[in-house]
Amino acid sequence: MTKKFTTYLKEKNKNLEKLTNEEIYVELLNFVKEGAENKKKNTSKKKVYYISAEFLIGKLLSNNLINLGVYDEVKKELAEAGKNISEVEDVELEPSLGNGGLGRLASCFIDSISSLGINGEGVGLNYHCGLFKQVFDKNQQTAVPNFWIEKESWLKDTGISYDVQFKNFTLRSKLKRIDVLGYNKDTKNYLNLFDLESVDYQLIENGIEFDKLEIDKNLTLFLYPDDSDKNGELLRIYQQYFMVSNAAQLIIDEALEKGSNLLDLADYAYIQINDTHPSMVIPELIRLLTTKHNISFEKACEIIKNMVGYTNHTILAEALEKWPLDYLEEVVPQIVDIIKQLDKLVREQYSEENLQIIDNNNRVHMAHMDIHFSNSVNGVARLHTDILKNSELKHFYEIYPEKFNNKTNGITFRRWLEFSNQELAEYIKELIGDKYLEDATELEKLLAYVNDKEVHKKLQKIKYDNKLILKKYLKDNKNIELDENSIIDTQIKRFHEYKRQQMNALYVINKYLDIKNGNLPKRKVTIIFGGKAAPAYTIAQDVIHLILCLSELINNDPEVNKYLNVFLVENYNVTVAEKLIPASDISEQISLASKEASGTGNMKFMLNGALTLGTMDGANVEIAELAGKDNIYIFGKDSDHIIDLYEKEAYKSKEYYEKDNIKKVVDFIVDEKLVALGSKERLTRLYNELINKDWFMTLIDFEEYVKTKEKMLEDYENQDLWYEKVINNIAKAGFFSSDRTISQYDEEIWKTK
Ligand code: 26V
Repeated sequence: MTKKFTTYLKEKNKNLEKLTNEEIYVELLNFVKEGAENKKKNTSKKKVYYISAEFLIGKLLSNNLINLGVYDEVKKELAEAGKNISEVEDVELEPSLGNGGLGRLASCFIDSISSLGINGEGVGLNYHCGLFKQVFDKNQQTAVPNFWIEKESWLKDTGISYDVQFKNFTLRSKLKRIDVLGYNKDTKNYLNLFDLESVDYQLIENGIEFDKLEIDKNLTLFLYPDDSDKNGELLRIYQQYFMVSNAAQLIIDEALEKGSNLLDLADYAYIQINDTHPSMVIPELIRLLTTKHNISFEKACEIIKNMVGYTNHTILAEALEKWPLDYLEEVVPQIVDIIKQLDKLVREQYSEENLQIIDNNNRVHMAHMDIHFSNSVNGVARLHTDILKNSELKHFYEIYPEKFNNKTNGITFRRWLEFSNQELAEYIKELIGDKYLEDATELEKLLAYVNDKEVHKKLQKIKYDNKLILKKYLKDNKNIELDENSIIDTQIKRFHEYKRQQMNALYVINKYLDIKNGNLPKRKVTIIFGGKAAPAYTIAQDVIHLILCLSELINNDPEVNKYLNVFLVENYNVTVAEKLIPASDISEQISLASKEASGTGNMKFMLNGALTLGTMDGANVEIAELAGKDNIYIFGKDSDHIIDLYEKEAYKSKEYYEKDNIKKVVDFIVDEKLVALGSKERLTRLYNELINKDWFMTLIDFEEYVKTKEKMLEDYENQDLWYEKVINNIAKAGFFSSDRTISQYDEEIWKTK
């Protein structure tokens, strides 16, 4: 970028000093857009289309300024005019196009694709209210629409639009785009977001309820609208088909424009299917090739098979989509025939029921279709891929060993270090230079400082400064009073039983009872939670309720709040994560082994100098291996043990509950002190769930969890020892750069170069 921001303003006869933060934001937005215009669109022959229902992109202003290479300069110019860049950042509303790890990963990936100069674009939907906004009321989660699109935004009209045909009507799309600027690159890519002209906010009634039948008005209103009834499920199918039919038409158009005869489509395009939400792109492309372009069915299947890859992000059986065939018939009959033909092809070759696309109950297993009609199936961490190969998808691995591969997830260091932890980034540059920005393994040079007490002191100071930044943010935005002198222990992720926020809550109860009994900790601990629960997921809502009640009880008890604070940050999102992660000392990654596909928060904490308290699950396994077992706190039963217990149905939570010290902790969930602050129904349901079912085995690891966390708190008292571990972690975090992950996707699957 050649122009300075102040020069840009001068040309428009504007004076920075006189502008409000809101005005500066709009000026910067247009300044960046102008800079983006100067970057050429990447036009190499083959393009990867990363289709995803979610893109949890976070605010874009600072990220774009960093990628344009002008962040420091703009920050300085603003400061000279008496303005503060972080106040300008506050003006931007965070886009609400994602839910959790899946969507955040997609966003890190498009950043890396552009930064590596790969020709690749994201394709998704432009949800006007996106994922709901979480509001706490009476210690419970309520959900309200999250309007995030403002008059001035990063979205650009393209003039591109397609007809998408459903059974009873046709909808016309319009394509919006957001520029994805690579770091230090003169090329750019797009995030393509398909939308509808006819979206109607009037449809929204109470909270996030709306008329699910008015598809032309609701299709791009919400991400993951309630699917607890049939109409909700149908709407999800409408959304998915709309997304992929548009994607397929775009892909074909772009290939034709570059000279493809479509028989060679695989030379022009590769489609990465992010979880099963975009799976219908397979039959849709076959439909278009056969009906509109005169290609035979056999040939179309062969073409598609060579240009599609499927990424699996979960082994939870209930999360693998299986649409009833008659639902598809109601929404998109034109692809049902094709799915039946694909099913027939599979049946001709394989008789085993668990390999079929359409099962005995006439349900379409989207993942099965993906595996048969793609050339790559990948898991997102080594352990996860091994579990797919050896148990969950073993029957597929046996017939297609060559398709299965692992791509351990990664994160973009531009957002998760350069931007969110500026003081640490500066200090790292002082110590080892800035080459790590292009090659993250350069961070290993920090190992030279593992025993350097001066470095320990400086890292300690940076952590403290980040706690102060967090303190201000929480006070200004979330009505939370943080003690910057406490140890900060953080668990931020979607609420789900397998992630075991309830185990952390039981730790809180244990600590509370300890303090009440006069066992006083050496140093205060602040336990922070953040995350949303799916509105229809009752037990997850109950866990949120328990934590909010505990928070009220503990933070208001003068005997306890000197030693312990508990907060659940309302409406956790990327912006909150950017503040919490740099300030945290302890990273909670405590899922039941075998259940967390990878996790990516674990990588962000590691990079920002927090130590992991975790199970041998997902990418924690690789973190442990890289950082070294002395530098991470691992506890709990391993995945083999857990998988075996599930197979034998041998876990009985009651047997653990009966142990004295667990019983008193679990019983406290329904203690009158807590019930007085909340809903007896919710707390009792959770209590019964834990002692009678506990499907995700909270109690099996509880004692070891408490012991390991206590050891961690004790180790924290030896700050030199602690910061030795911190340095080992940061130095080894380079592997988790999404630039590494994306290079592997490109070299081994996409082959765009
Ligand atoms: C979740 C939900 C929850 C709300 C209701 C609707 C709905 C629909 C789909 C899903 C699937 C979420 C899949 C997901 O986010 N998986 C995560 O992917 C991350 C990136 O690979 C990985 O790090 C996490 O371990 C995995 O849980």
